[in-house]
Amino acid sequence: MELDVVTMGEVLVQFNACTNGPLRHVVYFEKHAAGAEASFAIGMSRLGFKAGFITRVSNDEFGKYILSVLRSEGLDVSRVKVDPEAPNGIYFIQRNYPIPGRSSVIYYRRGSAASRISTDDIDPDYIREAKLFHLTGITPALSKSCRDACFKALDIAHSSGVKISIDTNIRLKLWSGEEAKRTLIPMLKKADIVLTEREDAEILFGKKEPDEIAEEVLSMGAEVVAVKLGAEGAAAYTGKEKARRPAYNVPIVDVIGAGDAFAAGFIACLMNGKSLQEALEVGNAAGALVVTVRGDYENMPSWEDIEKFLAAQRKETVILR
Ligand code: KDG
Repeated sequence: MELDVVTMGEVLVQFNACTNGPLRHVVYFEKHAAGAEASFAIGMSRLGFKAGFITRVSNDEFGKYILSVLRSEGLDVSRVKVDPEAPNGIYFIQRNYPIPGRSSVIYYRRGSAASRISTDDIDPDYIREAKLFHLTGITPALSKSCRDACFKALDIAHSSGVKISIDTNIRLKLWSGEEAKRTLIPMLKKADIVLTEREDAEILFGKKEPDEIAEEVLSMGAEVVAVKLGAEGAAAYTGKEKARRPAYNVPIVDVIGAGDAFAAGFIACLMNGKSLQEALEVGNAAGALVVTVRGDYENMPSWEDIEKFLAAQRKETVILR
């Protein structure tokens, strides 16, 4: 099968609180499928790329739900295993508590089906036939067998000339900063495209300034680095070029998933041979669209959505002037 992109990770069932405040007082939750790598894969699929997904899901209603979402978004699920021995990971989103303006996540995922992904799940040909293998710092944090599977997949991609993109996505609820650093630095040395953010870069390199972060990552061998700067937008670098774009101002409903949308928009542009400026513009647009709805992947844009969004932004700028 001809795949453009392959990625691997956990797809969780997300229970997103319908009201703000401590979870003990929340009565209603919305159910969504979520997970950084799945959101990225769906984002790429909506932008016209054929994406394959490697994971394990539970053999129950939650596993069936996740499979149906991945299928309906056009992903290749031939490497999704149904694991009868483990439950699916789930998590809750608590909104505007304890810090107003921020969401927090509460995971129930230890021992989940996806945490049992192992080197047996990595079919070398599946990865060799893709143009890009994408990973985030979440999958290697799930378990030792996941970490081994990540290294196996990266080694196959690296030795067969498949481009590698890594989004550092450090989740300190899953592992310590020290463990993250020990694992991710060797992974980043194999990457062609690296996406990161200030907090992660501080853990990994002790650096917070985008230019310094980029210098560090480029010296490890990457061709392109993007530094996500939240409300300040994003910056991107190659050895020769540097670009920076501000974020778009949109009504925020749910910030979780913005980084994965950025990754899809940014990488889709690079794969289509677009400039760093354009890649940042599209990445920021995708991130902005995703935060306007509840759930991580639902508002992942198509090219048409991006064009409409950017056209509206240009008009607004003209009106404001
Ligand atoms: O990037 C968004 C993810 O953090 C969210 O969907 C949940 O994948 C997830 C995780 O492991 O935190």
